[in-house]
Amino acid sequence: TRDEEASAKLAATEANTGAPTIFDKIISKEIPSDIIYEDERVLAFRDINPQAPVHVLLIPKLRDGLTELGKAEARHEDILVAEKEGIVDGFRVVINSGPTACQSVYHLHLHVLGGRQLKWPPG
Ligand code: DGP
Repeated sequence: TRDEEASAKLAATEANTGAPTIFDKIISKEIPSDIIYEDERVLAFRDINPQAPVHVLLIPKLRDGLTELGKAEARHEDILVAEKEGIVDGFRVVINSGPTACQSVYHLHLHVLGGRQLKWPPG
């Protein structure tokens, strides 16, 4: 509904303060998490609020001024698509992998979705 869209948008907008996030503390281990992979550049840990039996967050260790994909540099293909399509304000990038994720074409591809208020979680 319109109300659900408005409250999803409000919550997401309020989270976007530009301040350091809880993920910095997860990287420094100040806040414990269920880490499943770690190297110098990335950390993978289980989401505290899983939306599927396996829900892992994979993050770069250096936040480096890059807070969201929409603010990445234009050399990335998905950003070029988002800019071209006028959805830089908000979009979602998804990779479906395998039958359980409803992959239908077996040639690796990213989906770039936008142009409406998206809801979370996807089905
Ligand atoms: P998003 O809503 O797309 O920005 O995803 C952020 C995710 O981060 C959300 O699914 C919940 C997860 N999360 C938030 N705080 C913590 C935390 O302290 N620990 C862990 N493991 N996950 C967290």
